Amino acid sequence: MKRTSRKASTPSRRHPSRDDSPKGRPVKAKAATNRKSAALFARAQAVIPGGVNSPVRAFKAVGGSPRFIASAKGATITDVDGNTYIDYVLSWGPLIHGHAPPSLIRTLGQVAKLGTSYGAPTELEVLIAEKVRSLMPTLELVRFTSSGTEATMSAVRVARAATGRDRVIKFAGCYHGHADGFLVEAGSGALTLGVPTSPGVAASTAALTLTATFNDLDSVEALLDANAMQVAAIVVEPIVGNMGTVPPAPGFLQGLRRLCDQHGVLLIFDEVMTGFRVHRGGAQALYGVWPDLTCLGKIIGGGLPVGAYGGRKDLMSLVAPAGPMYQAGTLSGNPLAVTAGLWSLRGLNATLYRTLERLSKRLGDGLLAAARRASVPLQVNRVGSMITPFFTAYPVTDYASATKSDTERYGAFHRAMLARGVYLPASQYEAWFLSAAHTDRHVAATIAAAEAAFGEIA
Ligand code: KE4
Repeated sequence: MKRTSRKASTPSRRHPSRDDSPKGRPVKAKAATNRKSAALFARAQAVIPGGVNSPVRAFKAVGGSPRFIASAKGATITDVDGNTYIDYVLSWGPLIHGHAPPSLIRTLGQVAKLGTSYGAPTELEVLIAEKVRSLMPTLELVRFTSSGTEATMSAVRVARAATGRDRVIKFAGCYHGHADGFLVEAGSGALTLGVPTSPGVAASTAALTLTATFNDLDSVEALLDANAMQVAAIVVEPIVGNMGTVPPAPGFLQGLRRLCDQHGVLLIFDEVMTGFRVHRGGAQALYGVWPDLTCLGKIIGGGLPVGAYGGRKDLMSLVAPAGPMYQAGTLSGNPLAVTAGLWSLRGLNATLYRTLERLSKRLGDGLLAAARRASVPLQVNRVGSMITPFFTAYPVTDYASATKSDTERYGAFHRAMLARGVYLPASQYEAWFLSAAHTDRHVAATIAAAEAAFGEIA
């Protein structure tokens, strides 16, 4: 499959104005109709639990009725009622090149003509595995799955198989997909065994997951000391996206690496969201901290279902059929999904990351300035094109400070922005994303909409 190298969207020549406050009239909320979305939502709830195939899509955390999407192009999506929005969800991260890039669509059409799935190995899988390894050399061997959840659950299985230990340390506020062992929170005491956060998770399974505090190495060391020789791995989002964007404090990731080496514990980076988002080599390249195993997803599927896990050859050689640890998947490495992923990875270049950095910084600065003008307490955390405005007056550095945010106010903001043509994650505890298709014009329009929305919710 040959594809000319993509040019990221050429940033507009207009130098971003120093002050992004909108000139002239505030942006009025459109009296958009959501009649068809509402009707579809009612029908959907009659046949799908909660009317959606993933909970966050139901808008429960922000109020209002979810928009059913009809199409998308570049930086925008259009719902079934014909309302078009600037999109900062981007399918929760995969679409770093924007929606439906023409070259990708053409390529998918060509590949689909040859067949959609074989249940047998293909050259495409070799190409994407070699590409992943060239971008992330710590993945000496890599196995593809169909979701991030499969990737993280399998990486933990590798760690347990390699160490013969059963316990795993995760962090409060980090999300690693919905495998039983991750739907767990700390027990009564910080050093006690995990308890389920969801019905259906066996207490015995939850007990094997210990919960530490992100950006708090002492909490990790205490768990390692209290569970000496029983912890197989520490699993972490190196930059948390799932409590909203929370960067690692200086030295935190390096500290995790040191503690793992001291205690014979494997370090697993869950880079499902950060992989290729914050740097062409992921968060591990950005911070220069090298995990034993890495989990990937989202961008490596280019919008189609792909997950992956990989790492040190001695560990991944345990995975069947090379070794005894079992893991499998009917559609793992699916040719269409891998085509989209390979296309996505091949389009990653320095210009793209420079443009994403510039536009994301402009957006963050503009949101902060607009909130200040409206006297709305706001913190903006950002790493590259992962960004989260928290409705709180205090810095957000971990789960405790993140959950001090005013989620009601975030909900009101979400609704006000939707009414002004901006589509945001339906939860305070998510990251916003930008893509190669976002331009200064989209960012300026978003800041103008935010100026009006802050005025409305102040
Ligand atoms: P999936 O199984 O949803 O492909 O990936 C699970 C996963 C694993 N690790 C991290 C760091 C993740 O962010 C995710 C999934 N992210 C969520 C949103 N933050 C996906 C959206 C959804 O659940 O609908």
